[in-house]
Amino acid sequence: MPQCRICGSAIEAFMSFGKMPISNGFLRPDEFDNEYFFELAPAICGNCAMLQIIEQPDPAKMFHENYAFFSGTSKYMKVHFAEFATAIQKHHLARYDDPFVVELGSNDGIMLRVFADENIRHLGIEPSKNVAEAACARGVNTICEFFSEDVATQIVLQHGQADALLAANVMCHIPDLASVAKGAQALLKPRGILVFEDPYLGDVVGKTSYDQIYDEHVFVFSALSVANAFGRHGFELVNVEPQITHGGSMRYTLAKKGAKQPSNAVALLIAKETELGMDRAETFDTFRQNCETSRDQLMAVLNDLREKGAKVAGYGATSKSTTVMNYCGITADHITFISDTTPTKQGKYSPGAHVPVRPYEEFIANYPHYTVLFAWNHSREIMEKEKDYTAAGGKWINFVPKVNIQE
Ligand code: DWN
Repeated sequence: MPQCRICGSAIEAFMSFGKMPISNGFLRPDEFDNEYFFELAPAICGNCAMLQIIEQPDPAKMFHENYAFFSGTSKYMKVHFAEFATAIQKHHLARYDDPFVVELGSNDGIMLRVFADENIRHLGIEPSKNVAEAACARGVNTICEFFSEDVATQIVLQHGQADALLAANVMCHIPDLASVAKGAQALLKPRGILVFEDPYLGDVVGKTSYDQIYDEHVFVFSALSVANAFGRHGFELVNVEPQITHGGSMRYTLAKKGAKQPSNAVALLIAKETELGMDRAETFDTFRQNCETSRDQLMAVLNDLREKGAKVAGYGATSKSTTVMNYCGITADHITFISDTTPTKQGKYSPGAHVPVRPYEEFIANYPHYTVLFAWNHSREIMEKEKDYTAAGGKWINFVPKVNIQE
């Protein structure tokens, strides 16, 4: 029987999304035959409430010198990260002389550049070489490493302890959270804070946004599971702040036990999660049924449009779309291409389903009748940008929170 990655209790998958490829493993036709697959099966731990996937591919298969995702591709995310950095600076760092801030998984430096611009001591730790180089090129101090206790010790030796350790959409990717927590204990000053944000389990369950579950996301956090996982390593959850990013995220602030007074928001959220059953098997049985309904409804729409000969495209070759396409059985017969602005994805094919990924300019030049909004988490920005498509009669197919055709 598999064991919980946090507390070692026996866990069992509550569903399987089937065989899945690497979510960001965009590929060329000559690579189709050797594509890697694993079983994507999530479980909820009845003891510590952590939602996790049972099998996760080797990190080297997911994060490498050709990692396809650059944080800076969304205009709104740039603003969000600037606000995140400013909040940390104003509410925490401003009270210290010569503060030092470290970020885990700093990607292309989208957040740390704010500190760099203010001449605040900073260091990014980013395991994917191509994005780490992009950060260095824009003047953001970055080392290309996976964070661990050893790396934390080296940083302390070179730079001293940190006042804040930040992570955005990173912590839920790290299977060995114990190592991160121990590293954070070593790295942070006695009153230092660990602040991270990730897609929130309450939103995933509430909106049936099952596409947040894929190889890279080994965990989907709740306040309950974060308090338990970090509580085992001398941390206390002292604040929670909901975020609208990535379809509903939560920002968690942790401090060394006893160093700071937890806010009321923590107790309120934990009570709400307990009431909603975020730690109970029945909740996830209902979630499984909702996923199946969503899949069947989306396929009914796409099969119908295929029969009618409508031209259908996808918008945003997201990691999330890999789960949707492979779980639902979407093929190049349903969707002729996926439009994406990321140069490294363009000209390649989507993982598993092998739908061509084409430059955004092709979407503009030849509007499809219907477009599946895979990047639904950027809907506000995209709807603003694509007013002409809608005005020209183009229709959006949504699947979160419900499958529908936006007229
Ligand atoms: O945690 C993770 C999140 C933060 O980012 C990672 N594991 C990987 C990645 O997940 P994702 O690929 O699902 O993220 P996004 O931000 O939903 O990806 C958006 C994709 O859509 C990008 O490939 C860029 C593209 N895009 C586009 O073509 N036009 C995005 C926007 C906003 C657009 O207007």
